[in-house]
Amino acid sequence: MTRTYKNYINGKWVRSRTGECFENINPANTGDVIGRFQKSDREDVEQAIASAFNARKQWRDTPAPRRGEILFRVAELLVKEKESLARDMTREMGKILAETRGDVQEAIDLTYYTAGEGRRMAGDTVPSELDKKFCMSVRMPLGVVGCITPWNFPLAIPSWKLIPALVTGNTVVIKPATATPLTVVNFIKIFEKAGLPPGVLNMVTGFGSDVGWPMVEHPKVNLVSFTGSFDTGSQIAAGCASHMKQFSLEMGGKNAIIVMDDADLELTVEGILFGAFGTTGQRCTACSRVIVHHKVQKKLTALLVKRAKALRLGDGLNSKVDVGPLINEEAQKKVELYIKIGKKEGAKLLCGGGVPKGRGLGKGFFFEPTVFTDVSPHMRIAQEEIFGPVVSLITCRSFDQAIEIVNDSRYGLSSAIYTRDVNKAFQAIQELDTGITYINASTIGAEIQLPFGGTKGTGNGHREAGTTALEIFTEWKSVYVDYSGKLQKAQIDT
Ligand code: UN1
Repeated sequence: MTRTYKNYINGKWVRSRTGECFENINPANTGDVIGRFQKSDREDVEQAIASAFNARKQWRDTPAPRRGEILFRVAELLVKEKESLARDMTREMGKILAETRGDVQEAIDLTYYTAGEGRRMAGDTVPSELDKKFCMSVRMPLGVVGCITPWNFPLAIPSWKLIPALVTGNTVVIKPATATPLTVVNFIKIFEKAGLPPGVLNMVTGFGSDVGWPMVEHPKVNLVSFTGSFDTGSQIAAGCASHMKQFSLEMGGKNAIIVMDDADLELTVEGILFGAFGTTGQRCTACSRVIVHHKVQKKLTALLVKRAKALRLGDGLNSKVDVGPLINEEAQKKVELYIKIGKKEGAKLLCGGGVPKGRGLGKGFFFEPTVFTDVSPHMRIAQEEIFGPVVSLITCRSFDQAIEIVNDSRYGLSSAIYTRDVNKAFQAIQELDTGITYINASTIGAEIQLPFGGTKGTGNGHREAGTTALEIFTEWKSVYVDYSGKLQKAQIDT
């Protein structure tokens, strides 16, 4: 019997008012139904927001160190349940177990790091221009935060949003991606066990137009934090703007690795494989362009193609597998379409490019690791986010040209350069227009203690994780305490 999972509102597991459910299916084996989840609508969202709204004063007034302590318990439980969380995640999302363990680890790291903000969250104390007057700034929660999270990092990304939102005293409604609700259900259960009071965190499952959009429109939601596609993100931005509410967006990437003629090519190939085919290419930070210096192009291509062909596809729960499936049939169709587009534009397919025929693979949404060469910077495959295991090789003749090609993109999330020349490395750091730059490492693998996010169409200027997450989830209050016992006038009494 397939299990049915419920929404979490005001500390209770409840069914949707619609009485309807949707199924969550294992992308490596479509016969494996993971569960039935509530197909909620506006009314469920309304209840969840009311619950978060009612809880907000009590949570705001809970001392931040106490809030942090609950979150430290969340981190401990994540450690304890790491393996089962990772297994559930591989089953519902497809990426290999080593990567889902990494996903859980990222949530653990983020939670330990950010729970500590309960005892920091520093503001400024500055001198006043007047005698017997005290000036300081303090961080205040925004109120109710709506989180809309993606399926490619089913636990890590929810943690990037929930933990900083909660430690700073906000209450939350989360809508998990319909492809990975089980991981968020598991996460919510951990908050419950850790003793988070009812109403502080609520979860409503369902589709964007039924659940996400009502959060954007609701006057009691003060901020919407979203990770997902550019198109959905820009709709959310417009919706939030018309309701004059805050929003933080984390969207696409068209990340590139530059390979200079002095690069360690073996190391570079490791980085390209990890960046392009890890998570089956379904990371915002995935490497989808390689800008290779013409002098090493032939050698690098040969090494890369050989290794790409050797990657083993299959169920991510099998430890011998390197690359799991794509998330669903739609994704598989989209990648297939880009292969056609690439060929039509004149790019040369070196390996992959199709749905694999191997044993057992027909049950899932697999796609062969694909390498294109002879790609020119303006082809669609070099400009648009494919979100699959496809990498395009673009040849360059100089360092300057390489930088120009990388920067010629609507996105600006992650970039990398392989070179042994320290001057070139630093010049690249200065010139690459991306939120993240790696030197002699792939485009993926950001650590949570630094800001995460990008320039241009990747986001709206916010950075998640690190201490910058606090900027998203708080507002400043400037406080003036006049203890002179008389009227003092700033700017006038000089
Ligand atoms: C994403 O792809 O949306 O840097 C997030 C990385 C991971 C996070 C990726 N730590 O690849």
